[in-house]
Amino acid sequence: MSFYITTPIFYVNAQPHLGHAYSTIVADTISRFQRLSGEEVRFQTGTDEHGDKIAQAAAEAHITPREYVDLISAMFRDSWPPLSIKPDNFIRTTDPEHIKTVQAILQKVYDQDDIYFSEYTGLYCQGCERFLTEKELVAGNCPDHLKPPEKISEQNYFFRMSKYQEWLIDHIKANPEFISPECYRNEVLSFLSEPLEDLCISRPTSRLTWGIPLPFDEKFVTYVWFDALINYLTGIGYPDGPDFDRFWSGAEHIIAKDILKPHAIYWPTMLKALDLPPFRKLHVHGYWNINDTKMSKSIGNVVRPGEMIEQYGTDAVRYFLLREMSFGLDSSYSADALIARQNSDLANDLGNLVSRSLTMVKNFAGSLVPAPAPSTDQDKELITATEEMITEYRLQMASFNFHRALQAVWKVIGLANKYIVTTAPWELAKDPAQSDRLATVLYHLLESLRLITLTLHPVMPGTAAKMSAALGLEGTPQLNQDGKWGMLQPGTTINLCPSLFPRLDKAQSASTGQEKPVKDKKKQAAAPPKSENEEKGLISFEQFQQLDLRVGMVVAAEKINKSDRLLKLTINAPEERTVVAGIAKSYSPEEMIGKQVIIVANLKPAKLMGVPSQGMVLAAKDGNRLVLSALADIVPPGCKVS
Ligand code: ME8
Repeated sequence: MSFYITTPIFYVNAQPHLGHAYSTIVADTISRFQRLSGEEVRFQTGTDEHGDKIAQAAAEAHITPREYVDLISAMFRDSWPPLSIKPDNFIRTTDPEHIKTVQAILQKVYDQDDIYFSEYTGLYCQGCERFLTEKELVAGNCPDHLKPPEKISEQNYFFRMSKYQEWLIDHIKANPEFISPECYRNEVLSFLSEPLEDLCISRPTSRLTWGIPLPFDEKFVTYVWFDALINYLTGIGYPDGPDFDRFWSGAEHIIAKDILKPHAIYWPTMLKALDLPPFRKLHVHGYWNINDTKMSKSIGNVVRPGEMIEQYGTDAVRYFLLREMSFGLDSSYSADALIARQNSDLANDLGNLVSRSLTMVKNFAGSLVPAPAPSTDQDKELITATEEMITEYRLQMASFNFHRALQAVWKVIGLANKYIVTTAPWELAKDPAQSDRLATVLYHLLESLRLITLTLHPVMPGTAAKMSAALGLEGTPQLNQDGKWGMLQPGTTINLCPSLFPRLDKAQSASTGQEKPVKDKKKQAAAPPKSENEEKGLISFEQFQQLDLRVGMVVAAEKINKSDRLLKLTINAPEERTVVAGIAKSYSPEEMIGKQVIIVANLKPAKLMGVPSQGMVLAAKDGNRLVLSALADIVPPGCKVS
């Protein structure tokens, strides 16, 4: 089956922001997912370069429209590769091929009498570049641009859209998946329950020259939607390019709800007039908001993709956007929410699973995938969960429910992390009689990691590539072939993977929220001679309060050269610090990663074997054995222990 996925072509009256990046990341993810599923895919994005708004923006920038569109279109094109977005085609409505096809289509529709000349008076919104109906206004304003539309009266050309209203209603009713999610399908059907007006498709050149001239009347240019929507055809070579036949039947469009009406009503009726089958599906997503207001160039509350990549990295941005938004609903963007996801889902859950598993295979299996013995019930639980993950992932990705697909993957990441704790490979490694069991456990871990990696290719291509390289996987992955348990070959060489995601400091308030003990020097100087309590070794409450005890999460651990007693721990509490702990005889580095510990956070820094240490880890001493202090439940790193 062929698959043709498109984003809207974006207006070049401002630079790309997170909203544009989201639609384009979704299209890229779906195109990678379909390729992973063995489909033939074409992915198109581009820029919409004609119309009032663009002509105005060029005038404000004191350059010609042509210079202006070249500049901004290039900014859109250049924004995508750093986000690992790889379109097959970037279309511009100023491309000569596009202009030629738009004119040929206009002529055809005019010749068959589906375009006529008439006078029209209506409420025109500059922002939407279309006439609005009274019903669409909210308190007299355009709901998207929060401004009253202008009353305009002029002679223009009209497309007989109303002629195709009944056909469109029947088509939407007969094809439940034509517009999704369902709420948008219902919105369109409700709109269509009222008589549809014909569509104004021209502007007089006295008012606008920056557009495609009507082939049958040079005093007019094409109104932007009749020009813009046709990009979906011209981009695949309509009418007689070889790709057109191949891909049009698989056309699926991604848009946000702001341009639902042009895509769900104008576009299918235009296609019908052209005697072409409608596109296959329209996928409609909600808005990225900032403090409950739509992120938009006109409001100016935008986040730039380039800045996000610089701060968080490509894959963390892609993951956050896909995991945080339920496709179809609005979502709020905040740096805190992104940092929280990066720290918990990416650095802690995924990062720890990868680094623990690979380190154990290096230390306990000579960096080779071990051959497993028959699976136990505990192993089978992991196998079943991983197989279920693949089924759920396929279903949810195909339905654009990216957050659900990722939830399914993270469920298995959590299970695999637990599997490490319950099987305790570092204990098995101490007992030669357990070597088969150790091999089996490591194999199950690596195999679930391989299947997790497979699911991550469409979402985080860079991370998936690093994980594949670490697991010694070669060639182009395929869901059908590779999505089964047991494909990892024993004997394959495993490599360590560089740390996938750094931990980030959340808002300053989180790390400075702890009250620091106040040292009152005067009081100390005036301290009375030792009291009876002090003589007995008792301390006062104030003295106890001077101890800053905190919960920390071990995020990295390694042995210190030439010491059989010391481990160098990196602890998130919640800012990162290094603590050197004398626990190497009781705990291996692998087993420490992901552990919650209690630390003394306000010890003077010291150096042990040349390694600076900022704090101490609490542990009980049972003869030669050290047992780490623990809490009865998981709490966020940085919690004060009192
Ligand atoms: O409408 N949240 O172009 P446009 C989510 N040229 N997505 C957002 C968003 C937000 N806050 N802001 C923008 C046009 N988008 C026409 C389209 S298509 C034939 C012509 C994304 O530059 C989303 O995809 O105003 C939305 O539909 C699109 O940008 C609007 O882009």
